[in-house]
Amino acid sequence: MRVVHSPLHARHQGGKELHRGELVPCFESPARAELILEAVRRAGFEVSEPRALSAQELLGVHDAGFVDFLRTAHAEWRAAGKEGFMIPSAFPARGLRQDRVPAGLNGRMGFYCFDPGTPIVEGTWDAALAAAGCAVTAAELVAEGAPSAYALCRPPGHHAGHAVYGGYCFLNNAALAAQRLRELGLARVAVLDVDAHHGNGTQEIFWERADVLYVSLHGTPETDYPYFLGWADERGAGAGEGFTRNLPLPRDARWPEYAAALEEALEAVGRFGAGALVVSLGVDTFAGDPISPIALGAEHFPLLGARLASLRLPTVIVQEGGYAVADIGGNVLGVLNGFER
Ligand code: SP5
Ligand code: ZN
Repeated sequence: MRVVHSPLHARHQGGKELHRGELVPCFESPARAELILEAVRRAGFEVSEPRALSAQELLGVHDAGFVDFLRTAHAEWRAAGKEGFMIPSAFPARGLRQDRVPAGLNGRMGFYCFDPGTPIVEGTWDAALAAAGCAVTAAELVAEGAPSAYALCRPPGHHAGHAVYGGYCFLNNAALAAQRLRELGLARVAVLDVDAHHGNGTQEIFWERADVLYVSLHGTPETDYPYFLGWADERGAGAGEGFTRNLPLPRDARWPEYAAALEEALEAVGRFGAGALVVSLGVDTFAGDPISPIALGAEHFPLLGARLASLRLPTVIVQEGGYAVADIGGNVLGVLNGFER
């Protein structure tokens, strides 16, 4: 399968995040993409760059004010004489107004963000837009007849909602791929999210839509990030009722429990009658992952790939999380090889 990747990812290097009471270097690092790239190249996959995407093309998924904020935030920060990475200091939680966008930069940053672990740096916009371009380009390849394509996106995307960023994600790459497949004539598109964390952004974006099914396997929100979404009773609303499906797993679930939930997820996708599949692929389900709530072994990734392929759908695989950097290339390659076998 073709791999779509942009070297612009390296412009996003987040600085620091809070972990166990300390500021530590961001887990979501440029080395992640470099090591995946090295692994897929060594395995002989053809790698190409994405086409350029305009900010306008994001508006099927994202809010215009939000996109504008991401595009200009760091320049505004620098114009105010500040340097380094930007982290918000207050959020509009319950009891506070959600209907006014503050004029000042700090207020606006908190308004559009839901966690303090997703710093914005000078190159964040360029990298995020290039990652979105990778996902959209991969979707276009598949719409043109390629059986599958892998978007080696960085930064990741599934925590980014219509008008909110967080969880190391700025633009929702997988949602943009699904939306592009819809625009190119596929009537029903399924998104299967196998990242260890719930894809709150993707769920929110398609919550009221019956044309895009969202199915997610993840560590339970009872104990795991993003904590405030991803329970089994969330099933979509309005026209989208029944088109969201969450399969939360207990902390440190291993392959047998994971595989059983995966079969349920595949069945849901099969019943939906999708014309194409978008996989949000996080390999943070690996037991050695430093922030992971799921404990799969390296030997399980090829099995996951083979089960995804069993749907026999045109498939866009979009890279999400995975923070066991030394193992990330092998684990992603395991999924891709298992898929192609
Ligand atoms: C795309 C993606 O995988 N984003 C994940 C973002 C998670 N960020 C916060 C993680 C907080 C984990 N807290 C430490 C738990 C240690 N067991
Ligand atoms: Zn994750």
